[in-house]
Amino acid sequence: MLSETVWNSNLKELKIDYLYHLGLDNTEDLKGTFKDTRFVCMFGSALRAEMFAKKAGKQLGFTVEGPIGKTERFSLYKIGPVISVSHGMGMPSLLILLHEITKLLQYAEAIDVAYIRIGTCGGVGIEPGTVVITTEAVNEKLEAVFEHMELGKVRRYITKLDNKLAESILKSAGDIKAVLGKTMGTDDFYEGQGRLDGALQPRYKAEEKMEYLKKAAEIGVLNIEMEATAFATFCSRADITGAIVDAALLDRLKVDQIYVGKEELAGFSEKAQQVVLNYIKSKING
Ligand code: R2B
Ligand code: URA
Repeated sequence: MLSETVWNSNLKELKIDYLYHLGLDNTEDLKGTFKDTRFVCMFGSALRAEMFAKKAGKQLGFTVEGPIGKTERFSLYKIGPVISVSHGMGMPSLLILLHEITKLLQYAEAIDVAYIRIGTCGGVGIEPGTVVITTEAVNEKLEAVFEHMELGKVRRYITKLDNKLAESILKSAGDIKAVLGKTMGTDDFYEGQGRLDGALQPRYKAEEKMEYLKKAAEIGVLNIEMEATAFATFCSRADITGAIVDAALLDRLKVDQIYVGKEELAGFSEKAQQVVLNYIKSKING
């Protein structure tokens, strides 16, 4: 998985490495369970990770193992060469999952694994239901940078993603409406995404919000969510092939509230999942 240059040398000092949030550790037979992993599909919600696991089991013809480990924080399933796992909302939660799942796969001696986040987002100038596959992750300042606080200092990392993988996933979309575009990752759903419907009186006006969203659209941002920059940076630092495939729930140039019904929402999310399943099928069978 990871080359010696990026694998954390401090871990050698540990007798046992407890992957606390997964409820697993490296004394278990991780190799037996996870060595053949080729795809890690990640979802914000535990329910979606479970639904995807079942769907992948049916469509790919493998049995679903899991949930494996504990389920207080994340829910993890294994379906043949695929892991389906939840990561919670936002970058802090996602980063915990990324560190622990990567250590797990390194201990398991998995070889060539792609990470794919399958999520939901607010579209920018696109129709609800459209699937956006990310070409570049940008932060709230519209820079292709992830700013991370370490030892009280802000570190800036590049947010490179594998565009070859994004293009291959796009080719697997079939009849599902899918597009390539930039994704803005934010640290908040409400004011961090320029919404006017949070609990508190925002310190910006409706015109300023529109100006901001239009500026984002002008540089090619097609969607906004809460994980893209941290995800892209982690994959880039680890030299792991990564992709983000998000279903748009609304068009932020028109509305702030998500008023789609439960069924329609599930349908949107399923489209993103199906695009990725088509891609995985083509890789497994090809
Ligand atoms: C999309 O949806 C969640 C917020 O509703 C968040 O995890 C994201 O990125
Ligand atoms: N997820 C987000 O982060 N923003 C949206 O507008 C919709 C889903």
